[in-house]
Amino acid sequence: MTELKLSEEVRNALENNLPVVALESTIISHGLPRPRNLEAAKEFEEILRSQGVVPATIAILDGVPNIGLDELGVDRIANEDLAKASVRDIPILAAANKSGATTVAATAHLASLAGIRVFATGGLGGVHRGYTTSFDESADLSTLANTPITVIAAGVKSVLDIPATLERLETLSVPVVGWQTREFPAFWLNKSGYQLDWSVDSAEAVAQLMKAQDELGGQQGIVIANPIPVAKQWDPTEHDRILEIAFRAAEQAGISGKAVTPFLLGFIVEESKGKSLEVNLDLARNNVSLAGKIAKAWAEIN
Ligand code: PSU
Ligand code: MN
Repeated sequence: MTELKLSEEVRNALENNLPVVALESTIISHGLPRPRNLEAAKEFEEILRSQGVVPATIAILDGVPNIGLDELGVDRIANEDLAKASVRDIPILAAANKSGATTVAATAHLASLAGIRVFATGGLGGVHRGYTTSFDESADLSTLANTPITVIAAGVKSVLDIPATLERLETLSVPVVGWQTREFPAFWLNKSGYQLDWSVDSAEAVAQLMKAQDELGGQQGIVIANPIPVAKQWDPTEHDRILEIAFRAAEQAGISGKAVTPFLLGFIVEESKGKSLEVNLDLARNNVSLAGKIAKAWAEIN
């Protein structure tokens, strides 16, 4: 029988209502270059531990969905050439005893199955530019429509179609709430130019929102949009310039489907000489740290 494998630490935390935060593995395997990806994976876990929160990094290893990785597991997601696994890949990998790094969608699905309610990532997947012809919309969105987990993200990567993504989240009835702002962030940038209807000011307010969602029968996830501080964002002019070059490169290389996000992220890191990477790490740290506070507030009211 296919079962989840919870780490000792995660099992203990869930049994005793201690705060737990899920972390995805695609950002490590496909979103960040080696060797910084391994450092980042360890650092994200450390940020949570220092807050007294248990990290649950999620990946499928040899067919087994792991909820919480040991040191070897973390090393594997950083250094093995793993498949990028979305929700539909989970049973395929499980049945074939194969390994995969889980996207936001797959991580949210598995975390929720395990009973975890808070999840930190960098940026959510979304509707890709040119979706009217490619139909390329991340399964991150449809998964959040039926997975009760709170995801802390710096919006969606600005390589996506941000207004279309926000429209889809509205259609899918996924609450999108700004963290201390009504401005939806644009991943590397503090602002996207698109406004949200709602914001929250405290971790306690997020916990109350989660509780209300539960009590009212909502099965959707909640997106907490957490902008990188202005002082740490990427220079907007440089951002716009390099994105243009990246789109052209992807088109010329004929990149499509699930390869698009990893290609663009990798290209942008190279072209920006690592600047986009530093910002990416900062915004992810910022999300992990906020997720820790929210997980604690959630444990507090339960
Ligand atoms: N955000 C990042 N780095 C990433 C991703 C998002 O900062 O690597 C990954 C996530 O795992 C997300 C996935 O779920 O990209 C979306 O891919 P796609 O567009 O193919 O669904
Ligand atoms: Mn896609």
